[in-house]
Amino acid sequence: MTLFEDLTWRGIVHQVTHEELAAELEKGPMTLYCGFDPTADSLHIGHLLPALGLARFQRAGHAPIALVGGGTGLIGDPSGKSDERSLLTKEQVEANVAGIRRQLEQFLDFEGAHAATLRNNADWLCGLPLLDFLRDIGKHFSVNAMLTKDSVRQRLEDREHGISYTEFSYSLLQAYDFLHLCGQHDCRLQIGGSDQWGNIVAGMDLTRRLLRKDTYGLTFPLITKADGTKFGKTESGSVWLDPGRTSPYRFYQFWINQADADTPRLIRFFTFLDHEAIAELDRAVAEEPHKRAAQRRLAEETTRMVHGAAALANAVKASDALFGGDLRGLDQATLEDVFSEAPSATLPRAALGGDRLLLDALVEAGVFSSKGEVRRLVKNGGLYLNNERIDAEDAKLTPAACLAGDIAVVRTGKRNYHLLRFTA
Ligand code: 383
Repeated sequence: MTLFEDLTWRGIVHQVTHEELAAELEKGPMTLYCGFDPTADSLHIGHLLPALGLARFQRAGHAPIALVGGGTGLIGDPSGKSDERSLLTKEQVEANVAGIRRQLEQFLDFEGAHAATLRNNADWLCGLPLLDFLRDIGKHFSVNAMLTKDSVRQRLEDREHGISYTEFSYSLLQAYDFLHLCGQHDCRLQIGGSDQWGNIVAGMDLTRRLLRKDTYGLTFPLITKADGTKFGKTESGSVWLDPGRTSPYRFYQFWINQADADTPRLIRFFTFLDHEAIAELDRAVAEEPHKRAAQRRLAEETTRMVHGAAALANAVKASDALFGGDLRGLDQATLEDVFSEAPSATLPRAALGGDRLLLDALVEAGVFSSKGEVRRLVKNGGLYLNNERIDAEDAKLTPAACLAGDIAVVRTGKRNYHLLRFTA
């Protein structure tokens, strides 16, 4: 199966500029690129499909360029945005470039025959002389045609959210990038989300006019969900690739919670699993959805890819903890993360040790309102400390109850959690 057939099978191809691209890709290695603007210091899940897209081309023997928009990030792409954005400072953009550069690196291979490269368009855009740019590049753009492009038209119709000259010029800069990369590195294909179609075509046009070279464009679909809500958002906002913004545990949870109706498509988009393995997971979704084998595999593959094997192991452990699993190996940050929605109570550390009864401590901390209630729970086998069942009414509260960060986890029934924090 060819690369293009695989991409099509996965549903990753939204539009191509030329049908011949499929055949062209089989003739030999092609250099291609995708751009990422440094609007934040981290990529988010919406960037994952194009970032993995570059990796898919590389695995098939092509040479990808990951472009970081250190120049275009100073301007701001109006594509798909209903509001004018506030400008980032140069320092912010530089810091953001450093962050996303590191993330892009982990998806690509920078060695070997089809080594990937990372480029920053600040290197060629920041020094462009304005008058030369307007004469040599601007002359090839018809304002009339630009006004009909989706990204601009929407903002013209809506007077409240107009568009500045700054953002209006954005597409010329992206077009110039394609020209530059085609001229310098024989880059012949640009990929991106469907929001990038206009910018991609603008670059192809410019390249044809000025270099007389034919180039290609390919876009990915917008990811939609069966229930109509936006993909990639949770109640707490975007799902980021930076573990400091979205912990590996939350990242893992995001994938494992996907609906059955969406999972087969997401597996095609976000994993490198082969068709046979995917067919097997499709069957699992259809025949035994309650086992969530496909969601689990999706979560494993994506978490390992973005955060590594150790973080994945921790995320799986943390997820199991919510279902009664072992809590001892979890670090404090993970415990806080997993039980962030559980109410918590504090006790002085002095309450640990001595002859303190667990039952008394729980009532004192306000976890339960009466000792009778605790006794009843113990009798029915429904009280757990750190996911271990408490069998005796006279169980003591000892320092061994402390998990990482001087926390203990009280559970009643299957999934009712309460945190006990011991403070000095
Ligand atoms: C800049 C200079 C270029 C080529 C592309 C760019 C960035 C582009 C853009 N892309 C989005 C971004 O940076 O704004 N103008 O957040 C997103 N991309 C990719 C993909 C996507 C797009 O980085 O659809 C989602 O991730 O194209 O919204 O020479």
